Amino acid sequence: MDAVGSASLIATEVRLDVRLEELGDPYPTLRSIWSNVAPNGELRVRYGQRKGFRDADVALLLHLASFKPNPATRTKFGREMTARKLDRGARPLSCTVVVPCRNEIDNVANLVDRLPAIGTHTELIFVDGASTDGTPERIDELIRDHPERDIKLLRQAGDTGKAGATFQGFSAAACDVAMILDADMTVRPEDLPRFFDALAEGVADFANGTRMIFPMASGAMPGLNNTGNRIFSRYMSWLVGSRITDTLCGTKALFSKDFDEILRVRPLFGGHDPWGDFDLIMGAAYTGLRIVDVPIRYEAREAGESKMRPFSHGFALAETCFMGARRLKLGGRQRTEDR
Ligand SMILES: Nc1nc2c(ncn2[C@@H]2O[C@H](COP(=O)(O)OP(=O)(O)OP(=O)(O)O)[C@@H](O)[C@H]2O)c(=O)[nH]1
Ligand SMILES: [Mg+2]
Repeated sequence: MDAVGSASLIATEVRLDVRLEELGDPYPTLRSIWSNVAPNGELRVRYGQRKGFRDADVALLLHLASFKPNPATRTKFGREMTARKLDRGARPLSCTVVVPCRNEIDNVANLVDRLPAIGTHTELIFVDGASTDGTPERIDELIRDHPERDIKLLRQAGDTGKAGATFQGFSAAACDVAMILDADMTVRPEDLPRFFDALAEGVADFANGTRMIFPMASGAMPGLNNTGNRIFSRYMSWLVGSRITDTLCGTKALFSKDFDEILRVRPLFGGHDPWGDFDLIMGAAYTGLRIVDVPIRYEAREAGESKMRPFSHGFALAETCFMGARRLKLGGRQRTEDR
């Protein structure tokens, strides 16, 4: 067995010689180590420090890096997991990034600078929610300054809140894959390709960002939001029947072709979710999409103010959960009738 040190080494059995937790975000390492493993070869990883990764987290990371994980084993030093290398056949798809924004003047230029090219073509759609700080004017300047980029600005129509902007942006998306990026960039634009890859490589039909697996930047998520989010995540996992560790991460990705159906079933969940996260997750589950978590590092907001109101938004989300239980847990008869 070879311990990886040199990028050119290719072996049938590769052992990663550092504990996964020491990497902070092991995603890039696991993705690149894939090239060091021979076809059908095996990767062995170690983890399991105090407050470290769970077996399910490691299995998820290996899965996203195109490995088929085996059950974990206990060793003298912690936990170990082996995984078989799978083919990684990415389809050539294009990508729309939808940015709901309200009063984010100090963030939009930075966002345009940092957003990487994703897939065969990247469309960037800002959906402005009646900003009063000059955000749309700033976006117009950016469009003029970057004629080589496909950047569009929509004004939010009717439906207020981030949910309305997200659904409007998804309705206008011209590319194969559509995803959300919050203008506060608490999810790093540089991490969006991992959502795209999960879809393009056939790992997921719906990629759900999770901030709860890797260590978080200090101050990124207040305690109340953190606790509420953990409760909602447990509940939502039960509701949709697959493991979801975060329901309120700003970034979620889906195939544009699936969006119309999610839009069609949205009223079944009450339409009370001001952020759109629950409508998207429950709509995806209802339409039978495979929902897979995509772990990212969560950053603190650098400019502008949060629009989140934990209490009032928490109540609206609880209401949506109640509607979700009726629709997703009442059994097949109800679902057939709804269709
Ligand atoms: N178009 C539009 N965008 C909105 C609206 N409300 C919030 N947004 C945007 O939605 C994104 C998320 O809002 P945030 O204020 O960061 O709220 P959050 O991410 O849920 O909460 P934090 O954890 O505090 O960051 C940001 O890009 C906001 O500008 C709205 O009514 N209309
Ligand atoms: Mg935010």
